Amino acid sequence: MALRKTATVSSRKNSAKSAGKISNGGPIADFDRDEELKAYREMLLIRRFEEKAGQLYGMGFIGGFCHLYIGQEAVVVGMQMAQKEGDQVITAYRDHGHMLATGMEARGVMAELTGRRNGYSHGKGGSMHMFSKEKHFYGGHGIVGAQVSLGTGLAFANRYRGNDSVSIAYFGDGAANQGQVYESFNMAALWKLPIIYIVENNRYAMGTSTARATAQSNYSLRGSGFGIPGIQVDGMDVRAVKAAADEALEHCRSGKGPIILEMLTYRYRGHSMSDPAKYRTKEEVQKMRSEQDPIEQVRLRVMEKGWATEDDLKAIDKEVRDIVADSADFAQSDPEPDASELYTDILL
Ligand SMILES: Cc1ncc(C[n+]2csc(CCOP(=O)(O)OP(=O)(O)O)c2C)c(N)n1
Ligand SMILES: [Mg+2]
Repeated sequence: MALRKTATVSSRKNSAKSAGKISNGGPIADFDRDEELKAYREMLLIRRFEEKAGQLYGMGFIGGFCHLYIGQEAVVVGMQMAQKEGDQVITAYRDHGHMLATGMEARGVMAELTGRRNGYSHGKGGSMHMFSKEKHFYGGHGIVGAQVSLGTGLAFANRYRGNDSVSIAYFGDGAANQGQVYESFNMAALWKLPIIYIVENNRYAMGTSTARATAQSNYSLRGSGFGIPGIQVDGMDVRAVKAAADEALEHCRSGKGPIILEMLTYRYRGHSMSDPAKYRTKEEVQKMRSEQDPIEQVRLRVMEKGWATEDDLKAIDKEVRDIVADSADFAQSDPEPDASELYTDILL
């Protein structure tokens, strides 16, 4: 597909404030059958994994914080489909989807959630603190906005080393109001660092809507004071995410410096596992689920095009369910870390 060049800040007609349709007429990647089915599988894996994590939490197997990514799957999957080996990912605490998208093992992620020995942080980090150098995943951060500065540091390292890797730093609409985000923007623009700043605008920061907390709710414009271009993207359509990702990665790799992608998305579940949900109506959630669900969109498309039958999709569903069930069994049977582990993996 032809890609639109982004020399200046661009924004689309859609406003993050609108409760209506997210689709904003931006470019859409032309997926073939394999890409559609890959996107379907990856998004479904995240969805089913998160549902299982929610269940295990309810049964008392997971303690501490746990923030589910259900509804936002198209964002990480579309990005990952455009990335190449070596590109780094860093995000906040709503991070299980990002981990699975980078190829981290479901077993290791689930076992970390249950605090077990073979979890990615040996059971000592939990939901918000997992890393995989092998998969170029740099966490998992609980301090709102902190990963933006760290991600900028990763981009600085890429520039310093002269490689062509791109750092991809995800953060929320709430985090976008943190001061260190703008200190990072300044340095990234000044040094033309290869970084994509992804604002996952899911309309709420805990219980506060963007309309209540944000003076400029078009987050793609947030870099304009630094000359950083930005694009608003339909974050519920994995093809729109992939198209924007291709454009942003090309921008970074060709030495033009940072770029912002505002992903218009929606979280179906509560902020964390305890959320009275008084800040939005059930109807609002239901409307988004029934009209714009990212997985359902792909399912309908492949069926309509005759690219997959019900049975083909059922086979993918089964494969995904098996992976998730296996990860849950593993996460309940793997032993807890030994007490001596309290003294390992720490800086003294
Ligand atoms: C520095 C800091 N301030 C406040 C908090 C408490 N807190 C945790 S999540 C959150 C909301 C962030 O919302 P957003 O960035 O939109 O991300 P989302 O949860 O929607 O993914 C807040 C205020 C924190 N963890 N760190
Ligand atoms: Mg948010």
